[in-house]
Amino acid sequence: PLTWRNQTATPTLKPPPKRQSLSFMKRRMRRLAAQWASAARRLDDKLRNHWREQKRILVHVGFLTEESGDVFSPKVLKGGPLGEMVQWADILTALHVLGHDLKISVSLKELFLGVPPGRGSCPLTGPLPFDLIYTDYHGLQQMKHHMGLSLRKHKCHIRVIDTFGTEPAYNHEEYATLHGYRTNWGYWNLHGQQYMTMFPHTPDNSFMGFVAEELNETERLNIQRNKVNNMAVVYGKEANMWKGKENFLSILHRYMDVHGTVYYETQRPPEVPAFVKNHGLLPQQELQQLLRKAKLFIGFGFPYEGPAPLEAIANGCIFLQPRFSPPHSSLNHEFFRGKPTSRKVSSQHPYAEQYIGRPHVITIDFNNSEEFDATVEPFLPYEYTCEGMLERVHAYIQNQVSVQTTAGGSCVDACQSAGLICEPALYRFINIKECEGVESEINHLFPAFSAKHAECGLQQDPLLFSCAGSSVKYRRLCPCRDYRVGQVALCRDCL
Ligand code: U2F
Repeated sequence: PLTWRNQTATPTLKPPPKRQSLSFMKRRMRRLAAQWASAARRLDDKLRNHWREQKRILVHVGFLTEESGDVFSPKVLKGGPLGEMVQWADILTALHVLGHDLKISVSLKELFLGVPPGRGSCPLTGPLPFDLIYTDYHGLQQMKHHMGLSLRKHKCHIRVIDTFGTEPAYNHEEYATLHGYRTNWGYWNLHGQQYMTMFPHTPDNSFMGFVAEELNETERLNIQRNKVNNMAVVYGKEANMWKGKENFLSILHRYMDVHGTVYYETQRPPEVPAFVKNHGLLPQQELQQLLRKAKLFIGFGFPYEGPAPLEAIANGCIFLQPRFSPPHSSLNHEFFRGKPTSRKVSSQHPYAEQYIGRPHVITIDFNNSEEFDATVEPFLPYEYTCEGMLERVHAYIQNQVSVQTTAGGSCVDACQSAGLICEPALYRFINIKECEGVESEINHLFPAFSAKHAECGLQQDPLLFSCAGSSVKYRRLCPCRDYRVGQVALCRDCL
């Protein structure tokens, strides 16, 4: 068992029986092992002359602990969310492949076993035996509970894996409380880039991601040869994701054979029409095989931002998904309510919409469909390959490190329309140099010019530097940088 005090203790990765979430992750790691190994060899060639430091890293996966209910395990074989498990499996693999000294914890008891009796509940009294701690919001809460105030000392070592991200306005405790941004999750006063997301949402946070399978040349050719033109797979492992889609499905069925992978116990769920060929929930590998034959992968609006569309596109499918108008957000949709972000989600999978797009991704208003007929090549953005993820995680670990918007625009949009990406780390430069301010304020939209008086306001609190957010009252000042196509987390010349 891992102890905080004794650095030589052996790590534990033995799942107690029936922890389906851990078994799922283990199967994924085994299946992708060869792909990771060959990516590691390529990265090793690239980094030949670079000095790298081996870090002592603790990975504490809070949501998988029994103490927080391990709510996912019972759902793994029933169509529940697997996206988070996909990501954690890939993070663990990337850190291991990069050669770091890794301790893994999925149980609070194990984590805090080193507490000597009578010494209270904080074993972390001496120097921290880790350079970095990867955890999630559940884990953060658990550590706070067990470590009390001493957590504050170690805060800068923490990285929070946070699927949908945490914007600075929600992270800053005092600001959030004063200005109505307080949610169940936010206000930890971390630096925005300590939160690591599943997709590159706003550069205020770091983009961690995950990987999808890559194809070799033979597989590519085979896929193209074996594509079945009239075969569509519907995206949705749970029956309720199919609710209300009967009309759409019956029209689709006139042109295509419709397949599904919906979990069921004994009978076909009523939401899934009889003409649908339902395979039941498939193991990941079998889903890949199905996607290799299919021409279309169709989203019905939920789940948001999962890995499956990337897998479908990587296997040569066209991903057809609904546009959301108005966009979904924590202000108008139950799923996002209470999440520490105000991001407006414009479709089921905004990354697929904005970073991949046609011909691989077609985002439409389902009530007003248009014709499309295209043959597409399998496609996987570099940032979702093993090599891309290794390169990115490596760069984060080793070197952790303007434009003006129109009134009402955010810096994410302003940089994007200049072909660049907003980089919050550069705010400290423009907050002083380019913006000779007459006033400074605690406001997550600053530095900015007031649209009315053209007066410049500086940001008083660096924790609030934010690429997200907009107001018609301000023309914001934004730091932008270039990025690599297919690996947006990195600038063109940085590695
Ligand atoms: C997302 O979670 P989900 O698990 O709902 O995301 P999906 O895209 O549906 O799929 C996750 C994985 O499930 C696998 C598939 C994907 O890698 O290969 N799978 C499978 O093994 N067998 C099947 O029959 C079908 C799929 C997202 F990732 C989470 O962060 C969100 O919390 C959630 C809700 O928006 O959506």
